[in-house]
Amino acid sequence: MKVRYWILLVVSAWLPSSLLAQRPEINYDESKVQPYTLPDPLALDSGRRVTDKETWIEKRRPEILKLFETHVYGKRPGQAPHMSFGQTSIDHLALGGKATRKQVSIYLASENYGTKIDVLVYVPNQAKRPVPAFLVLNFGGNHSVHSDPGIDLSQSWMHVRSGEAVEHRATEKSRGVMKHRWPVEKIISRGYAFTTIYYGDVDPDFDDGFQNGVHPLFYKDGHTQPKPDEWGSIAAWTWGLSRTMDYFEADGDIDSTRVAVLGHSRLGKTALWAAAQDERFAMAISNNSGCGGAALSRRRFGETVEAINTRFPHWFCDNFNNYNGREGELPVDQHMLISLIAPRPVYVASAVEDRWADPQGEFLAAKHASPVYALFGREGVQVESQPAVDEAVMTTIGYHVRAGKHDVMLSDWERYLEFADRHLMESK
Ligand code: GTR
Repeated sequence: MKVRYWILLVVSAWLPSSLLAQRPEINYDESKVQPYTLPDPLALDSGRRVTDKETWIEKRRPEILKLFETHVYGKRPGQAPHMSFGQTSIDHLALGGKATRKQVSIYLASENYGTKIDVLVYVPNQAKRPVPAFLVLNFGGNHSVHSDPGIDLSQSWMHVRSGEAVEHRATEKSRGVMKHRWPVEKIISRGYAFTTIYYGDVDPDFDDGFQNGVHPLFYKDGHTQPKPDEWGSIAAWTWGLSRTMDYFEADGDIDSTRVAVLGHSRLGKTALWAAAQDERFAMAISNNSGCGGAALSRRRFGETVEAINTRFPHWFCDNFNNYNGREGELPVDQHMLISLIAPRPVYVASAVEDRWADPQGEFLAAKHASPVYALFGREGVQVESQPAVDEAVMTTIGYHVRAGKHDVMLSDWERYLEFADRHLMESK
């Protein structure tokens, strides 16, 4: 089975999404979306309706959480057996004196040994501490987010983005390569800390049968890989985010009650599932997260459950394969993932040219999560159809579809900062 996966992975990872998209089963035509019925977030398993927030919190929310754990992402464990934090550097005059840069390692096995997550933290020097923060998962190592020469080069081995595992240590050349995505100075100037971890520190992004990363820390009773309802890589990345939150709770510069978790694409899927499980996150931002993230699976527009499970067999739990080509049988859909974040603010962002991620499906999931927000007296998406390109709607749920491609752009950040100002700043 593993060999077959590898062949599939190597061949399909090599195919660009545009080529995959030409396969007949991938639909990009809105008029060909087949009618579907979404499961109702407010209908309890017993059939009874949820009409108050108490029943949501005590009964329905746990039911939905369990369904996502069992059928989609897999159950994740609690804390690491031996966790400790170690600050490896501090510079009070980083970014031309505007910020304090701290680098901290979260040791998961024992200090200076084994798996660790390196956290990069910039705290604004001008703001009153503790400050609210953005926690961002990055694709290229912490040193890829900014050209600041003080950031340690990642010590993890970098994977090749297409999914093929090649041992490759970070070099000076990769410093700042993703900096267009992360306007750190702007975020700092608005009074937020910018913090980030590299997802490969938690679990390298390729299918190795879960032999590296954090999974092996938890194998018991002769198990050598997760069971069909246990964590895949997305769930592992969310676990890393929660461990980072554990660290923030111990860091006096950061207000751990005001942390927005943000991710792009596969890491946008991760940000939503992280906030759904861990209510300490005060806000979630999903940038172009698509299938298995904000987009409704039942629309089968762009990437489908089968397409994602075939190309990335390690992202979800094994049970998710049962729904390949059978989205209508899923006991959940992605509007219910967003509803798990209620009443906390959540922002879903799409890009017009990112049809693989189904922008319309992302909008509809945000819209159909709104009845759960209403239970808390919070406004969700009030408009009936997707707002015009580059226009945002913002209540407790934010949404925009911007012009352009699959990426995180400055114009996305302008919206995120405005949204965070409303929800994380104004009351303080
Ligand atoms: C694509 C994948 C998407 C999205 C994206 C990314 O190839 O099909 O679901 O996650 O990768 O993470 O960049």
